[in-house]
Amino acid sequence: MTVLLEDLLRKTNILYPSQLEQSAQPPDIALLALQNDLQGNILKSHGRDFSVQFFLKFKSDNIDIAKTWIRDFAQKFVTSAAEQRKSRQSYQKRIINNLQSKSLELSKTNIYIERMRLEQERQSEVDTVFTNFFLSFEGYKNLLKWTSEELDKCFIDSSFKNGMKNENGIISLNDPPLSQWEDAFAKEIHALIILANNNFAYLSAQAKEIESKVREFAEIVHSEVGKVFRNENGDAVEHFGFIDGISQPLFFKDDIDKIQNQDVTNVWDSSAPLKLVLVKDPLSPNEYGCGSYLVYRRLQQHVDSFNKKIQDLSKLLDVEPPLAEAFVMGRFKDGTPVTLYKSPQSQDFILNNFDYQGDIHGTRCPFHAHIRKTNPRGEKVTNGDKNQRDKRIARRGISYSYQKNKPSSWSTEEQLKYLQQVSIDATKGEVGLLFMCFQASITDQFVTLQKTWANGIDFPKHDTGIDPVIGQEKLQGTPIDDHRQYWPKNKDGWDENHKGRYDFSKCVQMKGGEYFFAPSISFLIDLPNRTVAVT
Ligand code: N7H
Repeated sequence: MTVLLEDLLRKTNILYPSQLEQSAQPPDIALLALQNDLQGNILKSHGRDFSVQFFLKFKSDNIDIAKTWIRDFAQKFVTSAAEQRKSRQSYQKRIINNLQSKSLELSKTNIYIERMRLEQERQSEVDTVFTNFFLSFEGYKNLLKWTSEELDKCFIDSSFKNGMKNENGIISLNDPPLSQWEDAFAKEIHALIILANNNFAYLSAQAKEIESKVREFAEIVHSEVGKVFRNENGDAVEHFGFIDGISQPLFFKDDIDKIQNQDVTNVWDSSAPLKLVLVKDPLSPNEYGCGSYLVYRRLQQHVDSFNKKIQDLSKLLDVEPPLAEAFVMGRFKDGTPVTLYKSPQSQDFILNNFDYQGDIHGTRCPFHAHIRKTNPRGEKVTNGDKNQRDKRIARRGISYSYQKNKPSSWSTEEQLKYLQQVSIDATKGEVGLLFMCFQASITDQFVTLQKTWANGIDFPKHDTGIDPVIGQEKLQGTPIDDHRQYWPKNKDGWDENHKGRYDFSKCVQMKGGEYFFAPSISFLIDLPNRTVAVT
């Protein structure tokens, strides 16, 4: 029986059970076809600790070489969702086998300890480099030599088609003007290659090889590297010191089952249908060829300024700094949601199993807190947006850290060397987040989150103020009171009648980026055959 792609996209990936579950269910053929052709990192983070990003501009007289190289690269290197899943499953199986061979119980703690031991080993292991290849709208135009009008019919997303440098786009997101972006991002960008691995030396060698080949048909406009900083428990920690990556839309049944606890009420449903992030790749020759839109933004974090504002805020509100931090983020640094703090279930809650129904006045978690702004979890909002769940994004960002006065021609190898030894609390250079997220529509998802929700002073309630982490106010003309947030003001923190106003903003600065599409692997392989526009 033929399964329609539309039906498939409505589902979570329920027919591809994990080997951990030892289920006898056969894999669904259509779903396998989709996952073999879909690039990895979209449905689930690649999970590697180091990454290299190459931003390319194709040389107009070497387009045929580019197409052939991309075909070969896609065949040999680009990691499919199916490959990613298989390697993750064999990794999980290895953990279980190791524990069983030592006659150890498969308890959560033992699994965690074994995972950490394997992570140490993996640092010296050379597994294949995880690889992605993405195209901007300008990239499609230059590669296919089609006109905007011809391509316009293929892609629906207007933000993607306009690109991040579009003046109206910049104004509508309150982004800094192009003149304040990192020079490289202000240039034309056609493609993005991401390489990721746990072994930085191997990654560095592979990156060097790919770089030299790419230069035959493209200018490398820019390269930057990322690193997952981890705390002693192995959690990913970002530069302000918070555990990140806790709340994500989940597409695989085994991931959903893992977090759903039979003993408690499941308040927040993290599951998501594939259509939240996938769309049919309009140019794929494969019936099940799918892709996803990617937002890439380099966001500098001003850690000193963040810490100074936390000190000021905690004095103003007469609360300890950790509580002030939680009012900003919506979570304490260890991930505890501030809305559950001091509540009866606080002794035993699941980090992401909550909503704001018990906090409708914002007295525990302020309405402006970063995670409440960017995922209101179904609460009533003033602008009547009913489809909040459809706006969710799959976040795939990674931290970065640059030394002070970095040389203008800082090679990828040198960047990786620096990253390898630098620690999370390095405050000497520029640090931040290489923010990335996948979605089915940039306009409906990322742009709504950034423009309407984070920057919206009346979201989710009237007079909320902007998101203190990522909110961007209009460059000119907004009176300060419009974007300043209300903060719970009481010794214990929680009293809706005592509120202070304070401007918590500008600790994150957008340095540039671009919108991309993650094409199906079949499209990349078919590229040399594409010479004329489809009608
Ligand atoms: Fe945010 N941070 O590390 O401080 N983010 N974020 N983000 N963010 C979240 O719940 C951070 C940014 C979302 O489902 C956590 O996983 C920083 C942008 C969404 O409850 C932390 C930057 C956008 C969520 C951070 C940054 C978002 C979320 C808590 C920029 C979208 C999930 C950990 C430098 C436009 C909300 C967690 C939910 C969570 C941080 C950027 C969106 C700690 C530093 C640009 C949807």
